[in-house]
Amino acid sequence: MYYTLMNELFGLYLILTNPVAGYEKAAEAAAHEGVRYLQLRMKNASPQEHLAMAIKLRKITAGSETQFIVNDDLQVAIDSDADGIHLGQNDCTLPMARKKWNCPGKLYGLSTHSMEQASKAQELQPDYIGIGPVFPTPTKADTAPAIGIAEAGRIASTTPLTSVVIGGVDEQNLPGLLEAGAMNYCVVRAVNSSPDPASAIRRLQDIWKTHAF
Ligand code: 3NM
Repeated sequence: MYYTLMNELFGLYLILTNPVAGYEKAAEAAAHEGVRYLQLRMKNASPQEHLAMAIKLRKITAGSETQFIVNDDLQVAIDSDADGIHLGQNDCTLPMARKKWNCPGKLYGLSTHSMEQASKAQELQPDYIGIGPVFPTPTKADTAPAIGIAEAGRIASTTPLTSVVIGGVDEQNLPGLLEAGAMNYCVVRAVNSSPDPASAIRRLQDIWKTHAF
């Protein structure tokens, strides 16, 4: 039996991919600002580079409120003692990952790209789902078609699972997304492109606090 906190509200879920400030500075900013989830996503790195960075971010987030998540690579998540793993629809399945990690308390996230996938995800009891892409995004290669603000909000307000909307989210479109029903949100470029990630995080979270609910 897995225990899942339903519908957690925390605002920002930050993915780190090539942050201009550097991975460590960006991770320190996230932990300092109390970002709930920090994911390492290094699609083009070797497994060795990926693991070395995961171990650094694990140390930076240890003892903070920030849950450290590794994207896709279960072995890197295990070897760095991350707090969890994020899986896509085509990655290793959640039941397989849970069986292999066999460590209570770890967190499992799942990407979904439609209402149907979000509904099906309930059977797997992930700790959260991603809903997207809301907008077309250059950040993820071969991503699913954009679902738009209204559909992202509809899925987020329908699913009983904790959710983050993702894909092209920024300071300009976040208010509209929240008004459409989004709960939490996930960004890559909106923070990774800033030389001052702490300020970018604060601006986004100020918008979330003003417009959510
Ligand atoms: N997953 P940005 S969209 C990593 O739809 C990722 O599941 C997506 O990057 C999904 O904030 C995406 O720069 C990229 O648009 C999001």
